[in-house]
Amino acid sequence: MKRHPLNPILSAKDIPYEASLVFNAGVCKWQGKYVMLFRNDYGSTEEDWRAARGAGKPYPGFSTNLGVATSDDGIHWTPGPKPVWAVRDDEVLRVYDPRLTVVEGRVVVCFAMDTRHGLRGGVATTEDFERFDVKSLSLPDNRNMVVFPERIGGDYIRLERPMPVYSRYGKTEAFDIWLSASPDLRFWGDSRLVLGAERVPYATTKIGPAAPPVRTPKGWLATIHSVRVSGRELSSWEGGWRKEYCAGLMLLDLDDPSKVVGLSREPFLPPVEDYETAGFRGSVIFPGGMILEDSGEVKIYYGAADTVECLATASLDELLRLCEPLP
Ligand code: BMA
Repeated sequence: MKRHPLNPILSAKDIPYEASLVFNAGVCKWQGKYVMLFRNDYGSTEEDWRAARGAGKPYPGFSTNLGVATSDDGIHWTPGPKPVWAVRDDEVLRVYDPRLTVVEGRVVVCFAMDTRHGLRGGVATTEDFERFDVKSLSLPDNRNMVVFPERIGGDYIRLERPMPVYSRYGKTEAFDIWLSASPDLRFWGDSRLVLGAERVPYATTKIGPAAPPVRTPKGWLATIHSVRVSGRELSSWEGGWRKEYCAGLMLLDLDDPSKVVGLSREPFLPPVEDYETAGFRGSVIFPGGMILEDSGEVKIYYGAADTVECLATASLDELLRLCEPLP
């Protein structure tokens, strides 16, 4: 992977409204432009967190909204004048971590939603990035949903990451990648396990989907996020942070995407650069967008250190070569 020399390509200083952490964005190509829907956490700063930590006081916390940015080249981004989506009421605490897929000319937005009764994964559509029509919200706890860019067997298909706890007999955060199908983006079923966390050599706890998959001649190419708990404390604003998030790759069968036909044996994007290892939560790499260009270049957009949004590129052939058959 080549990290883009302009990284981070979007951060709080670029945003014309209150912003502290700009990351975990979804990206798609739509109506002749690149469009990014990003997560913006705001309401406190690094200084506030460090002051609270030094004084042994409770951490200040954030509010969250989603912002939009557009680009002609996928590298230089212009944010819109105001946030486009935020939900907070008696039940819903926030929506965050959006993912974008264009399916049959329509933009499908997947998102996570924190509620007072659990974490839910949502699927919405938008025609203008101003109004979002929510089609479905999962039962808790589930999130990290990404929709495939085509129907398969007549159905919309999504990857997702439920969070079973009670049934995993003491394993902490042993979370896996699943798949569900829907005729209409509203009713989801036919759910199947795709990849158990234990099959990913570089995960010590959970894995999950990252950016929406793209079609390649060899299969659906999909990024995953994988978590390993570090033996040492990692840099963070809050202290005590130990989870290293890396990006891996998997290749899924074109006709039956619940079948994994390839997996990268190592993370293809581990946290290395300063903007990846230091921030609100250091050593976190979380891809949310992948664009396959006609030239064969793949652009991968990722949140770094839960603080900024970055871009890395590679050729499709190189990425496919990394996906080796599972043992
Ligand atoms: C996950 C989510 C992501 C975040 C990651 C690392 O649980 O909250 O939004 O990037 O943790 O903090």
